[in-house]
Amino acid sequence: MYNYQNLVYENENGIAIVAINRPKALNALNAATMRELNDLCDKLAQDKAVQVVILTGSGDKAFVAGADITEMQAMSAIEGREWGKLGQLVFNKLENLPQPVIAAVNGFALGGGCELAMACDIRIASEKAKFGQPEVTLGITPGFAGTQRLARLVGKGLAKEILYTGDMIDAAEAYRIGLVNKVVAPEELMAAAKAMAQKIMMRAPVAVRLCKAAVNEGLDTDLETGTAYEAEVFGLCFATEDQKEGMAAFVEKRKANFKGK
Ligand code: DAK
Repeated sequence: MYNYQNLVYENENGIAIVAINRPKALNALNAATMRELNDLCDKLAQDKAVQVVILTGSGDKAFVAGADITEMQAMSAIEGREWGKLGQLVFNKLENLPQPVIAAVNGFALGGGCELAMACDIRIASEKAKFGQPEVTLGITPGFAGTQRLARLVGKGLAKEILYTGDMIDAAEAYRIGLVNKVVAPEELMAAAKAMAQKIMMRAPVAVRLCKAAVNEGLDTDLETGTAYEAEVFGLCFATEDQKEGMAAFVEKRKANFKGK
């Protein structure tokens, strides 16, 4: 159990449920929240009791409505650069956590909020969710890798349209363009995220983590280097008890009982 001012944390049978908790400011990310997220990522990376992470926003209106504009308003260029570096560090840690991370997007995911959702492995959206990168309406560019992750997720043309216009898109459109994996009714959001987490937890844990590492490593490099990395992690699986159990269970026509070893 971890205690924070701006995050609500609970571990529900191996699923860490983390809510950004500043509902009065639509969960906008201020520096204090970012530092707490940084600390939490360091702890989760070492936490053997957590198999999957679900990230969401408190309240029924917002996932995260962006970086905190009131805090950014008076920043100098140097402070802006430090803020950008902190956010990028935290989002990179989140993206590279050993555990799979599911964003349960319950409402507005704008600016830094959309970027936060994109740093997660999988996004499940409520029908009420809205996405966008409105930075250009504020005279800035995205600073937490929105220009990079959005283009990788939805392609160059659509990313540029979203970035240049600052328009919001609804959950159905986000699904259509591949920004979210699934859209569900608001009241079903957490159940859908937990169901996906539970399904992932039934699979061989080491293999799941190696899949994550292979996708993340591979997408940042060329196909040849990526497939070489895949061959390495594939080979590593044969050093696990779970590979023996998984294949024995198939041959014996029974359900596999994985131990994460
Ligand atoms: N920051 C601070 N407060 C926010 C906020 C935000 N991003 N979003 C909402 N709030 C606050 C509102 O000020 C209001 O506070 P009170 O007036 O009640 O004190 C409260 O949350 C409720 O919001 P509204 O009254 O506005 O609620 P509505 O339903 O009318 O509108 C809205 C909801 C989401 C459409 C609206 O709040 C809105 O447009 N919010 C701002 C969305 C936005 O522009 N987000 C992007 C922020 S920019 C970088 C680093 C980082 C970034 C960029 C560069 N570098 C270092 C290079 C990141 C930038 C961003 O994320």
